[in-house]
Amino acid sequence: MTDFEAMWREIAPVGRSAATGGYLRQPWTSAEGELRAWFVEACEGRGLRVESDGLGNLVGWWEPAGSSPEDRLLTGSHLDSVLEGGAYDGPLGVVSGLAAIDRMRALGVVPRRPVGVGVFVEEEGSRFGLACLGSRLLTGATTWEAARELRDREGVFLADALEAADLPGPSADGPDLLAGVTTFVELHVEQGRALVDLGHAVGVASGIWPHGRYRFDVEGVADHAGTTRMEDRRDPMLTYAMTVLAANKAARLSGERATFGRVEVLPNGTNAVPSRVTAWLDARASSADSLDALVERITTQARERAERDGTTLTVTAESVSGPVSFDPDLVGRLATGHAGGDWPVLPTQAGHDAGVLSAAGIATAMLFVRNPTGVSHSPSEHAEVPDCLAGVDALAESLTRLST
Ligand code: HGY
Ligand code: MN
Ligand code: MN
Repeated sequence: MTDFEAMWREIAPVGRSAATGGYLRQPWTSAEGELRAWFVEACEGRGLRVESDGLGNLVGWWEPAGSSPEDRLLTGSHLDSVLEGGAYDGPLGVVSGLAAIDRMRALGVVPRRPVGVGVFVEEEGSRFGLACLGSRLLTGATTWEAARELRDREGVFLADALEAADLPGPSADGPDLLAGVTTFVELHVEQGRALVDLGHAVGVASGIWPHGRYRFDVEGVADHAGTTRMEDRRDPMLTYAMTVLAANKAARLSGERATFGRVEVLPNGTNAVPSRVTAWLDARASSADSLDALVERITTQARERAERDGTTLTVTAESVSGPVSFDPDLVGRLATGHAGGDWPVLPTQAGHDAGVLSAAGIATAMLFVRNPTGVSHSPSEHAEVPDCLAGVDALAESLTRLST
């Protein structure tokens, strides 16, 4: 069994629901904390020096004698999952980073640069709503003052979640995990079918579509489901339902993406017209302008419907990520010069910490590993072992190219 497979087996049961096979590895909960502890142990077992920022971000550093701390090379990804997520989104990049170091050492590679494997916390934003929260805090894209006000679905503040997870929070004199990092390469399971259709096990990302998450609060008037005449109602469920249909149509007509995957109804009773419906739109588009146009179109139609229903609508942007074009030189260096031919270069509609580090000015690229069904954010997300091992080899080759 390879190092990769042994590590994969160790983490597979952590946070996995017996009922659905889905993963519940929300940040700063026991399952994700167990994975972080596993990662620290896996680093220490390899003699990597572990740095933590007190938030849950971690890096294990391989620092060969004479390697320059001013020119650090970082790989890694995230360990947290969406609700009922798959096994590969995130952890594949972390485990492959450790396995790539094993592979480089087995081949006798001695990097001239420190090589780190990183873990960024709350990449999915599945608990506090802001995507890539850990890497945004690391790069300063989000301040701690702003982030500490975030609350999860139970109303828990971020600072209290950290305390419950025995994490000290950001410390002024703590290590800057990204100090001296000049290159970042993230390996990730492909969240789509391009590599399947192209017949390649590994690909390289060209960039990330801009995307955002918007909260739609619709206020209506609670009333009796039976005695209230239909024409007398101010039913927020109607405004919500029409907005979902409008979003779907707007995305289809413009070739973009729009999803309402989360909704909360108050009081959520069977025999009452609701007082309020809150729903979250995930919108993604091929450019910043088309994202704005898509969200604008959906919001306008929602407001028109609210007018008709006598409800009031408030739309709040909770998380917005701009377009990302990865460093073309780096993409070219990773994608070309392979005996089996160039690796395909693909765009993605999925957000990643790599997008945040790229926006912070770090030369960044991503490697994708083939996903036979393309399905992600689902228990059926999958990658075959031979493709995962091809990903480890590709990452080891890439890190070697970039550090020797
Ligand atoms: O939602 C995304 O795009 C990513 O999986 N965090
Ligand atoms: Mn994801
Ligand atoms: Mn991911």
